[in-house]
Amino acid sequence: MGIGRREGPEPFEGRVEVTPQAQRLMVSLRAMMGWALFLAVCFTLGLLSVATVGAAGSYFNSSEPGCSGSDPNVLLCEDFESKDALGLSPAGSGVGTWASENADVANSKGGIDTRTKGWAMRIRDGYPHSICGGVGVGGTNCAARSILQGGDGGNSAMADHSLAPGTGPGRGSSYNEIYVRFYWKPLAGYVWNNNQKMITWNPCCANDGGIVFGGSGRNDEWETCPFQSCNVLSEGYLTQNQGNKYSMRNHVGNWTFVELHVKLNTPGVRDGVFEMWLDDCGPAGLTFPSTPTLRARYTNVLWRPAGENRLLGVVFFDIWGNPSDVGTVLIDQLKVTKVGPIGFMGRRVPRRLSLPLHRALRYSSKPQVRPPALGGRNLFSTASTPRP
Ligand SMILES: [Ca+2]
Repeated sequence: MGIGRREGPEPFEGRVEVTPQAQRLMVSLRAMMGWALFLAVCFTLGLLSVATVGAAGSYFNSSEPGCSGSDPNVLLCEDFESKDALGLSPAGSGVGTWASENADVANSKGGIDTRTKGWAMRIRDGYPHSICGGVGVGGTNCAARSILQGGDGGNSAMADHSLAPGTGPGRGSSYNEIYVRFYWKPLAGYVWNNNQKMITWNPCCANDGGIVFGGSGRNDEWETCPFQSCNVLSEGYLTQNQGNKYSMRNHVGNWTFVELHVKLNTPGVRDGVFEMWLDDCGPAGLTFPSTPTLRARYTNVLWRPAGENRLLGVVFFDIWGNPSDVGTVLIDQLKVTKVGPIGFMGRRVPRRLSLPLHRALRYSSKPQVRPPALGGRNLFSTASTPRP
């Protein structure tokens, strides 16, 4: 017997005489039922499509290669180029609106995933959070901007974001180990006050706030403070320890490549990892060495005490200090992965060579050739990774 096929006589067979009018009516009813089924399938697929785009869109807003959302090792990308769902008019010339609504407001109007691309914003004093007009790193148009004003917190732009894949509205996944790569530019006049923290390492999820595992970015040498060893036990900061100190103070006005590697310790055991790579990439971000330069490496970090079993779940640009630094910083081309290191961002290349450039650059044995001036064009390959 075939699947779905009934044994025995067809319904009503031999019992009802079907007139031509009834036959036409039945044909019409079948056609209507077919259309209804077709429309129901389309509607369902449409909803799924919207949901999928929404979920991917909150984590992968970047045209950088590898940031399409198809690589399960990539957890978050943001190039600060696109507006959020609010689509507000820029607050002024050259001002972007990549995330323009405070998290509490966004959550009251549908959630941060659909309103502000998954960013839980803490907008202080109405400062805009991105700036556009060929000011991004590597020839990109826009970058995030934070304005620090001293005092408690410094009224700077603050935001955190959960890590892919999403597990519900505003929710993300958690990991024992992540690599975080971005570019950082302090503008002229920047003042370091030795109390600043740029990134906090926390569990899921965005908008939860607080300090759980620690933070990085203190002073011009970007020292790191694991919460348990530094805040609780007062053992001091993790400083650059590779004999090649890099001070942001000497690179004002230039883009600094920043990559940070955090691997949580076994709770209560000093076996956590912290690594940091820093390099000067010039005022436009177009020059860089053949491989990133390691500035700090620790394999005995006490991020968390016994009993603290939570994992890394957000990237939190809390940019907080008391007193905070004073000045303006630009942030661009964020990429977060669970395997690494990530390396420098890709460059525009011929289609036949559209490899993941960061890998090619990282493992190339040849000296890095200074890239040609490209007149402000986006340097990322457009051949391999379309914008989601
Ligand atoms: Ca950018």
